[in-house]
Amino acid sequence: MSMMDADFHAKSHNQSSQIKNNKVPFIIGVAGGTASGKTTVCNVIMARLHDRRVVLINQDSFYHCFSDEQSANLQDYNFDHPDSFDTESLLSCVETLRKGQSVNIPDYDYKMHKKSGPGRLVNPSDVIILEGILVLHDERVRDLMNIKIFVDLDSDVRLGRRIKRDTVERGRNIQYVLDQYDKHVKPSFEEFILPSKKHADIIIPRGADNDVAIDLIVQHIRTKLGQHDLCKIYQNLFVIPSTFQL
Ligand code: UZR
Ligand code: MG
Repeated sequence: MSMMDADFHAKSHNQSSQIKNNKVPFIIGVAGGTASGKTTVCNVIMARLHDRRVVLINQDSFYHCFSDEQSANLQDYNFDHPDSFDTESLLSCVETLRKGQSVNIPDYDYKMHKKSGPGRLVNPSDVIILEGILVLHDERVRDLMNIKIFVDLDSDVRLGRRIKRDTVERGRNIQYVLDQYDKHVKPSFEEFILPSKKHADIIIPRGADNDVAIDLIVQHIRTKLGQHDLCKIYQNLFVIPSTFQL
């Protein structure tokens, strides 16, 4: 191998390992009111993409946590306010993944209002889906996203689903659910969540029932991923041996 060949070979090797290490993930934000079907939409998108390089991160994992004593007195706490999330920690987790490092994402227990268990180790991935009521609220989080989606569903239908979920899955009584809805969930939806819809690139009417919209989004992500990969390849692989330079 000539010196020039060796130099080119070494450069190509460095460049290709750079591709491996420099994978900037494609980030999709999915917001919407409570019980609008965000989680279901994300699960369907994940299933259709059917790719282990896609991970789902839930904003709920970044709720501020409470001691057992505090969580007994949370009747008046507003879980739908942007300040109830540790957004700094969410940003730092996503930044870590963008740098190509694994990160531990906490599990959240809605009954105890705190993190539970050891969490989940998330490896750097090609696609990160970030889901939660307020993921489109903070500009710094929005700026990380390649696609911003808002899942829209009639408020009455959402309330019905919320009552069902909170009483059946979270062991709450119906009066408590309705009071919380009146006091915090609805006002915060109107003040913070609904206005964040204007930042969305795509709005999905009728939530998770909208197969056509979900299909189009999956196709769009596939196309974007192709272009995304192509851009990375050009950025990283366009090495011109000096003898060919004009
Ligand atoms: P989704 N939430 C709880 O009910 N308990 C908690 O400990 C933390 C959050 C609720 C929160 C919000 N509101 O409306 C909802 N309250 O979870 C968001 N009150 O979750 O988007 O899946 O509905
Ligand atoms: Mg959900």
